[in-house]
Amino acid sequence: MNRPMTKFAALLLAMSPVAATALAGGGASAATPHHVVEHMRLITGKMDGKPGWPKITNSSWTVHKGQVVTVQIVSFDDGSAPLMGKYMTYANVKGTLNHKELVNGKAVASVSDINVAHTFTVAGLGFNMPIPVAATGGHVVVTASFVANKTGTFTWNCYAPCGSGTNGMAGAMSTMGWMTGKVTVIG
Ligand SMILES: [Cu+2]
Repeated sequence: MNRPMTKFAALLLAMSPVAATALAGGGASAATPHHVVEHMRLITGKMDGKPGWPKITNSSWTVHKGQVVTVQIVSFDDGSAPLMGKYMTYANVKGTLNHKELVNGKAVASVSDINVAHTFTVAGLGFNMPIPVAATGGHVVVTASFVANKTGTFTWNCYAPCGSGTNGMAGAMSTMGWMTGKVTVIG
């Protein structure tokens, strides 16, 4: 009778330290949901009425330290913005629970550079989701989960040159609420 439960607990431990904490009755207070989903939409400049200015909404949100946060971005952008130079590392998924993200339900560890449209990168939390180009006239759904292990306000950026200016890093890229925003982690 005990054996299956023990196995189950061991499996939880192996899978997720957070789940193990919850099982042991520790972690966040009862009022704090253990798991939250942040839904974001990524639209093109054409769609938001400001050509050349792609935008992510909601661009800023708040979560709790220790919470499992699933970030889901639905992107309608069918144009690529291949990463350049020191930013090429952002083709790789980083800081997610299983070191992967789901692209239309398929688990991947990276997106081929030529196929990158944007990134959702919270450098201060070591978290990076590359966003591949959407099918023309369609969309792509990118999902990844992480646990913030420190409190603070962290700026996220897109590191694909999707903005304006000579290197694509101006305009939307450097304007809060477009291709940059804030992730706040409270205790
Ligand atoms: Cu971008």
